[in-house]
Amino acid sequence: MGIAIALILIVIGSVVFHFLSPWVMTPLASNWGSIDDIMVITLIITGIVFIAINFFIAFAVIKYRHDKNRKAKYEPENKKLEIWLTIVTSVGIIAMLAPGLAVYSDFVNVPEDASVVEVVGQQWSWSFRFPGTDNQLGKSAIENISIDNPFGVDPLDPTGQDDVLVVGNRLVLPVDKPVKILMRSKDVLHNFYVPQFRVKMDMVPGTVSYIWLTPTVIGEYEILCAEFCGVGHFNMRGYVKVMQQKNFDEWLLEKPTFAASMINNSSEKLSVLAQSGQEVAKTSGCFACHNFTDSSIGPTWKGLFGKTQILANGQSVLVDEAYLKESILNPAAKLVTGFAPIMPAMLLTDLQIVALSAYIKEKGADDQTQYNNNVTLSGAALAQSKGCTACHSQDGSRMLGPTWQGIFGSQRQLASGQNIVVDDAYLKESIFQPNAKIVKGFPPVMPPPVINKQEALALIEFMKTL
Ligand code: HEC
Ligand code: HEC
Ligand SMILES: [Cu+2]
Repeated sequence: MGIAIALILIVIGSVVFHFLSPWVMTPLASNWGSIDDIMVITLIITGIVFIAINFFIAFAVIKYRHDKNRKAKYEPENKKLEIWLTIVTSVGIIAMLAPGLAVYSDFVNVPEDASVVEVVGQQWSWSFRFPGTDNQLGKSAIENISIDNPFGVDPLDPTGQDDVLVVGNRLVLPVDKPVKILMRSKDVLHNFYVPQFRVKMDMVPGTVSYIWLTPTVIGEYEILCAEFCGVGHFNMRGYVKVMQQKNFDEWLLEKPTFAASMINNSSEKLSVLAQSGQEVAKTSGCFACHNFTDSSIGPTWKGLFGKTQILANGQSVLVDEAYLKESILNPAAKLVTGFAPIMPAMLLTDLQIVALSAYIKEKGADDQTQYNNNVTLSGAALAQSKGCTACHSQDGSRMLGPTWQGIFGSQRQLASGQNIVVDDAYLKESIFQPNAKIVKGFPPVMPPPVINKQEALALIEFMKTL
């Protein structure tokens, strides 16, 4: 009897809790109401079964309770009951699965007029890439990722030059326009989840996953990472703002394109084209024989562009784009005087040759000051790309770790009771051995970052500016 009452109370409690629970779903803000519908269908079916089975058990417990005068009877088979149960179960399962399959088919079939945006996840931040005026995202690859190129966009891909880059966890989408969201991860599994949109998807390193949706309500919603991805996981948050198309266009216009960001970020102040040229020179082995000093096997590239070169046959030529192209494709055609004809002919595309010429021209004309690294700029980018901003603010607010505002030269009280002044040595130690000295009032949770010494120096220079 006690068990029967307990079961009935559990059923009543569950139903009452369902209707009075403070944990309701966030209001829907996308076209995916059908996902809510299938959840409700599943809940109703499983709910009815849950209630029916528990009541049946309670009924059986009472009705067939122990009775000395009654004996159990062995009944090996009851065809009618089996058929009846099979039909009811099948109907219940079909009723749960069939609507799900219909919704899944919508889910994987992206409407043709959907625009595209890429979401890139990394420990522990989000960034976003729009395809720009050509509506095509440039190719990207993990090898291309660097401080200056956090998305790893292929610098030689013309479709990538106008891609619009958005770093800093804030995405904007136009209302009532379908959008296909492509997803990449730079390090570990993440999951792009906006509760109000209902759809979510894993981001897997090495592959591109996607979802599509139409935001239907103007507003700001939180982006959460829904896949445990390390100590900073709880803080891997962002915001998506849904706006009118007009406001979205204005917002997008302010964001830098890939080409512009490469020029701004470039530590050597080379154009994107010249930087790609540098890559080509590196991968094609040109640096084995050429450089920008006077001690190279081949003619120096310093001041080469625009100068008059004397050839082995006594003629002189002006070094322009056409001459460079010929010298690269067909080195034996015009030999520079004083040099052996040892340069191998290279199979390069026109774009690669244009990039190489741009590199020889720009870097060869450079004076020394242009090589100075813009360390502060790369420090800011590093703080973002290495995940420091998940735990350290730059505006004085307290996150999991101490703020970096005014950090350099300030007094620190350590957990050991010691007092120290923040200088270069302390910062370097705090970065590479986070647990050597713990700041008082903070937990010892900082992970040893995967950065090299130069990157640490850039970060420290950046902290000094805050
Ligand atoms: C094995 C050494 C070697 C390699 C590798 C090599 N070069 Fe050369 N390069 C030379 C030599 C030697 C000359 C001068 C003789 C000549 O004109 O062919 C030369 C000449 C040139 C010239 C004409 C320079 C001038 O002063 O007029 C250009 C431009 C050039 N190389 C570009 C390249 C590029 C681009 C690459 C890589 C794709 C490359 N070279 C790879 C040895 C090399
Ligand atoms: C998971 C959170 C977390 C991440 C990510 C993180 N830190 Fe920290 N950091 C902390 C905490 C907590 C402290 C304070 C405890 C301590 O001293 O170890 C701290 C302390 C520091 C300090 C000493 C600060 C002071 O006020 O004295 C420096 C410098 C620092 N972190 C740099 C970095 C850099 C650079 C990165 C990125 C490469 C980074 N941190 C990433 C949590 C983090
Ligand atoms: Cu994550």
